[in-house]
Amino acid sequence: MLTPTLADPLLRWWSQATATTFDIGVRHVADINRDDSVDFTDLNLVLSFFNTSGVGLPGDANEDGVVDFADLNLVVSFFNTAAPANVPAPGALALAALGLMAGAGRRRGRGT
Ligand SMILES: [Ca+2]
Ligand SMILES: [Ca+2]
Repeated sequence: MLTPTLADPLLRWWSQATATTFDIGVRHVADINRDDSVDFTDLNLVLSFFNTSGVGLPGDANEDGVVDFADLNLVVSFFNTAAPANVPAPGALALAALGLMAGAGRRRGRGT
């Protein structure tokens, strides 16, 4: 998936698709389960997948394909902190812009 680069190195894109939905968002690098806090759940994910490699591993906080001390260090460094990373996704911004443009077009159309 082609995604824009995030300015904050502590933020990561995430996406999740189901049969009927596609969600995309931004998470704090240490908030592995995306619940806006860094806690035992995130630590448990790192420890459960520690010393494994692959794509999309739940404990791979920094998304380098390996669950190792770098991931553990991230979670421990931000442990017990709120980690909100709720910024509008580009898709949401694009939809809002399209809505504004459509509304402006309708108003112009009425005047002519
Ligand atoms: Ca979390
Ligand atoms: Ca990693």
